Amino acid sequence: MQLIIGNQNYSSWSMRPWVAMTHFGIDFETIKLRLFTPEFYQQLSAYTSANTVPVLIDKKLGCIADSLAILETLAEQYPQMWPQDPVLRAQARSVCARMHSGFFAMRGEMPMNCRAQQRQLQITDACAKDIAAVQSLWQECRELTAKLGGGSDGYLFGDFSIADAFFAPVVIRLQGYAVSTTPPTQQYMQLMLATPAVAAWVAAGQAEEDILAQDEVGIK
Ligand SMILES: N[C@@H](CCC(=O)N[C@@H](CS)C(=O)NCC(=O)O)C(=O)O
Repeated sequence: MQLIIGNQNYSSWSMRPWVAMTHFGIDFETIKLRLFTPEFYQQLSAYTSANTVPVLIDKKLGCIADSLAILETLAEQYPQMWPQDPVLRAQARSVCARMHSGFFAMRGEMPMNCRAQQRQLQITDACAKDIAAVQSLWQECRELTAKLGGGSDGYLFGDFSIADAFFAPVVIRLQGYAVSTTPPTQQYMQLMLATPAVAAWVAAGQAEEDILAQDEVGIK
């Protein structure tokens, strides 16, 4: 199995399946393409008609584009990637879909940049609203997990799941742009940043040298 990804410093969508697959010990090879270069589109077109990464290449299933489709597909084979409890699993799917199709202001104004550390950034009200909403959402997930007696590892639904992989780039953003956050959020961020698969992704991103000017925001 191969996973095609973009620059690890910047590609938030690539981060999600890579982190989840690494965390769950799935055997795969990483193919990294340099985002937005002519070679990116040329090389990608050899595999898929999708113009975006991530893409999963599976001998049996073919090429699967889109982070959510990739993780849903893998979870059929590795059901431990979702919470075991059906209520928590439904909620985990719901928050992933909300991340996938929402939080546009935060995503647009605060590009993921693993090299950015505590940068000062002017944000709009819409972005501040997204930041507040994501923190409430995380809190809701953890309260529901506690109520239903889910795992106690401190992740959104107890044990690490696809939902945490989906929000990993948000953790990088909150840290990178010195956003003031609530104590439970800070606790969750620390846990996530110390999670080996997340730390490995961040280290690989920080070691890259490519600069994407459009994703470099904030004052260092
Ligand atoms: N919804 C897609 C989004 C994928 C996406 O936008 N990927 C970016 C990199 S993070 C990309 O490949 N951009 C290239 C382009 O838009 O030309 C997913 O979840 O995989």
